[in-house]
Amino acid sequence: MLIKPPVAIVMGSQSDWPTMRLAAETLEVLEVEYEARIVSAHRTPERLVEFATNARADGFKVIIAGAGGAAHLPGMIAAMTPLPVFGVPVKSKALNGQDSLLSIVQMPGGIPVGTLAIGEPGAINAALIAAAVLALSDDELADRLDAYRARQTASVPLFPADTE
Ligand code: RP5
Repeated sequence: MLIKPPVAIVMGSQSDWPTMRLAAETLEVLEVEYEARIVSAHRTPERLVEFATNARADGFKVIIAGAGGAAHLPGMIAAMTPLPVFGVPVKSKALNGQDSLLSIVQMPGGIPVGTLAIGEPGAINAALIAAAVLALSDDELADRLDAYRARQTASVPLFPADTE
């Protein structure tokens, strides 16, 4: 059996990809391998069960799951795997992602989903927290995470500039 990369990025729809690709791009910067796929809790429930029940045996270590609206995907995945699941509430058209956020964050005690911010910041931070989990047993990745933060710190100017 082909061993999967450490991170799975799953999303409920193609329409989530413009947000979730920020997670993918952040993992690429950190040189963390991932697999991205569309798994809908509502439209492809059998694909969801197949993915979530096999995720650990397939070799994934961490799952990033993004969804919008009635966003059941991260919670349903978490119900079917012991792997850490980080949920990204995708910004919905109707309610600006507040529906997504509340759907994902309000898990009952016992089945956790680590919930990030709505939209692109959440996607970026999901990648960073996934990398931080992997870095617990990967010193070279821990060094790359330190370097990422150092670059970010160095990029912040001391004085504000007029931009107009
Ligand atoms: C959810 O419904 C997806 O995660 C997406 O955010 C939302 C809308 O999906 P589309 O109608 O754009 O495919 O399942």
